[in-house]
Amino acid sequence: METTSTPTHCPYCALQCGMNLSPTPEGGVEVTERVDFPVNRGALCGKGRTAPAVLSSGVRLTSPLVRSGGTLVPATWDEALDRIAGELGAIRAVHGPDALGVFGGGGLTNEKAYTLGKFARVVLGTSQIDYNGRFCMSSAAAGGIKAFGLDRGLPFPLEDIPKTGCVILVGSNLAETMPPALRFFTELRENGGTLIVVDPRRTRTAEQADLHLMPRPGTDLALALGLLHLVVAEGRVDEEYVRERTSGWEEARAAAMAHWPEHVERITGVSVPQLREAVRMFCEPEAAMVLTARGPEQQSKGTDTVGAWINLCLATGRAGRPLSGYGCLTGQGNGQGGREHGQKADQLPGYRKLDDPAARRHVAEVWGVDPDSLPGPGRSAYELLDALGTDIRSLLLMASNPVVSAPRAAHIEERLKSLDFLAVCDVVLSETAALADVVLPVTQWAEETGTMTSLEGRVLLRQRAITPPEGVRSDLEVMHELAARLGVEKGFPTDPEEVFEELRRASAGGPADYSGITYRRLVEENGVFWPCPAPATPTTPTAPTASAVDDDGEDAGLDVFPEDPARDEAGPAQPGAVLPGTVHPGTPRLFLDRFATDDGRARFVPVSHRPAAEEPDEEYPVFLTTGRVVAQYQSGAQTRRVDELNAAAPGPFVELHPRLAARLGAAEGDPLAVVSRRGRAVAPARITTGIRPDTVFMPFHWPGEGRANTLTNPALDPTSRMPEFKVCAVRVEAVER
Ligand SMILES: Nc1nc2c(c(=O)[nH]1)N[C@H]1C(S)=C(S)[C@@H](COP(=O)(O)OP(=O)(O)OC[C@H]3O[C@@H](n4cnc5c(=O)[nH]c(N)nc54)[C@H](O)[C@@H]3O)O[C@H]1N2
Ligand SMILES: Nc1nc2c(c(=O)[nH]1)N[C@H]1C(S)=C(S)[C@@H](COP(=O)(O)OP(=O)(O)OC[C@H]3O[C@@H](n4cnc5c(=O)[nH]c(N)nc54)[C@H](O)[C@@H]3O)O[C@H]1N2
Ligand code: SF4
Ligand SMILES: [Mo]
Repeated sequence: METTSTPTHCPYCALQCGMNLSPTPEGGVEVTERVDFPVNRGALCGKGRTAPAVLSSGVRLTSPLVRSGGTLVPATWDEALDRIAGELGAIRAVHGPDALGVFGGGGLTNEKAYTLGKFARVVLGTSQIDYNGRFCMSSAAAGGIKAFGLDRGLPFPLEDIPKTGCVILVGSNLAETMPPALRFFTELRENGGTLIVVDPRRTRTAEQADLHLMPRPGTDLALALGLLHLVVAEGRVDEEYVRERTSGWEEARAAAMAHWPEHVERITGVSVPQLREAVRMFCEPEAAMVLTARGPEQQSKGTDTVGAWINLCLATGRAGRPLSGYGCLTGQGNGQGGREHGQKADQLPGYRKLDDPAARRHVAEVWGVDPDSLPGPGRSAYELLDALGTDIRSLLLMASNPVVSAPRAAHIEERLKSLDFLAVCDVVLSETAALADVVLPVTQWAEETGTMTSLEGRVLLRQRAITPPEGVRSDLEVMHELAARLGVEKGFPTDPEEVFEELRRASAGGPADYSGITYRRLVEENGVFWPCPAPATPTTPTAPTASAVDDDGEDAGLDVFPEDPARDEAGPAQPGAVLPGTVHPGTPRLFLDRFATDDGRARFVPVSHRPAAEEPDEEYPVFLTTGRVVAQYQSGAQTRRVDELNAAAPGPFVELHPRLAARLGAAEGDPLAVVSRRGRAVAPARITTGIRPDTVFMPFHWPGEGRANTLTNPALDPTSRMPEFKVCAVRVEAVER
């Protein structure tokens, strides 16, 4: 057992709060305060504080399980791995490689996500890989790439927030989803800045706002267009900025002008005076920001909605300038890094495109394979899950629990059951693992080392603090063993640092360039913001320019490691490359000189409002929206195993307005049935004036009768393939006790 305290990061959300882990005499581990990490300065939410509970052996898996005679029984690692390799090999022999599906997660370290993408393409030869990030921030990613040529959730560090003049926070309940981050917004207001929150519910976050806009679910696109209309009408466009730094304004302007404020008021339910007030608050200060989260993004028009909010920033000159910009608050622990290194259906490491011949050549060379052997792009997450049991005959799943978290979950559960073979790697027996033919118990955050990339784009080292229990192995070991059994002996190391060294080379020159980052730098510098090219690495013409100084104006990080091995990776020196003999400091702030587009200009997108895929009607007259509570995480697979968290959030509920409750004759705590075209869920009423009377809200953390995703609509955004978790039409009924 290691004895000293280890500085590391939380297993859960994208804030990746710093914490110290100290072993306890009983063989466990205790979380202690780590004040040197600037994002949380020691503060943690209840989930992070209680995370060690999931490490204990009564809670987590410690033996592989193999299905035999209908039940899962303990097996040896060899039996379990042989079974998986045998089944996958047999299915591939009969149905071809694309019959093998792979599903990953945004909670996986960069090393694991990278290896999973490589495993799918090199070992299995399948194109059918995607991951749960598609359910999370893919619309913001698509919107960011369209407008800026690059997707990094936040183009600036969180510490910039208190110094700006106004923040519009669209569909984020960060007081519950990232509690330590609330501090940045409190400080903003203490400094005289203002906070506008856009949410159909008066959340704990909205309670902090100077202005709370409460639109109908699914109408953020119209809202943003209405604000832009007023910006134009009131003469608040930054003409010089638009001319110098953007393209496409005329079309975007025309689209916005078609959205009259009165019309927008009718669509959104937000009054014209409130729209005007928001424009005034956003435009008057020197600098301002728009931050979106899942509210506006998890819609079948999420990409266009993000585009409309970006247009608002561009028209007012609030992007690519100090203390201004558009950002997306990414959700999962490695939601950012997980979308950069190849577990996504259309992607290769370094945020490269799988259908780009140059990217294929570069990555194939790092992998030592023929570029033509790499499959093409596959299906998106929901489409992949929906195809299980049809042309996809088996699934290897790592770090997701779709039985609880996928839209139209009852259908997805059926698809999972219809597979010929399901293998799941998890730390606990999740609802999805319980359906598997083989379950592999893997090591967790505190037991293994790996890098995570936080919502700021800051690459961090999460360090091993304790020895894992007997019987578990890491995801990297699993892939190494399976590769060997499927005939690929080399290229799947089990040491995370060795994987990272390969990832650096694979990402070199790509948009998300990690080639200048080393484990050592991550420890000594408390993380490094990408892009961080290695010295003399050729950069692509569209790579963003770094602001080479950090916020203190110092050449932070320059020349800190004269013996850094990255320097030996000499390639031809190119304009924009890091000078030999120096170390790139990383890029906390993007776009200050130019955007990452070919011409360096940000692109307006001409977007128009359209309704949600399903709007209330006579049969289903109420909006359902879904989301989170502070004490549970995601599908709850981990947090529902922690007593303290269950005491705080014991189960699902239906949040509704007293007027709707009165119509139903329902009192607080009465069971309510919520019925959509997909199914029926039952949960107790929670009555509050803090929600629109036409809307009910359910958290999605629980399986069973109260599962919110039994109801949700899998309508997909045409660009990002993001499902519409945030809007569908339901009927609410009182249930006889
Ligand atoms: N406690 C906790 N924290 C978490 C997580 C967790 O599960 N639990 N998950 C992590 C992950 S992966 C993510 S993605 C983040 C998510 O973080 P958030 O995006 O903050 O979380 P949500 O609760 O999904 O949605 C935010 C808000 O959107 C509102 N909303 C619903 N419909 C609409 C709409 O149509 N328009 C607008 N503008 N708002 C709408 C909801 O009322 C809700 O308050 O949280 C991360 N942190
Ligand atoms: N209705 C509704 N549904 C939603 C959302 C919503 O707002 N509303 N939000 C969506 C969003 S934003 C997200 S991100 C998804 C998330 O939903 P899921 O994809 O289900 O995510 P988790 O519940 O975090 O599942 C992670 C699983 O991986 C396991 N695990 C943790 N670490 C590791 C590891 O290192 N290796 C392996 N192999 N396993 C590990 C955990 O124990 C857990 O079982 O839910 C989506 N679903
Ligand atoms: S806010 Fe997120 S990263 Fe911080 S302690 Fe809570 S779950 Fe962990
Ligand atoms: Mo997420």
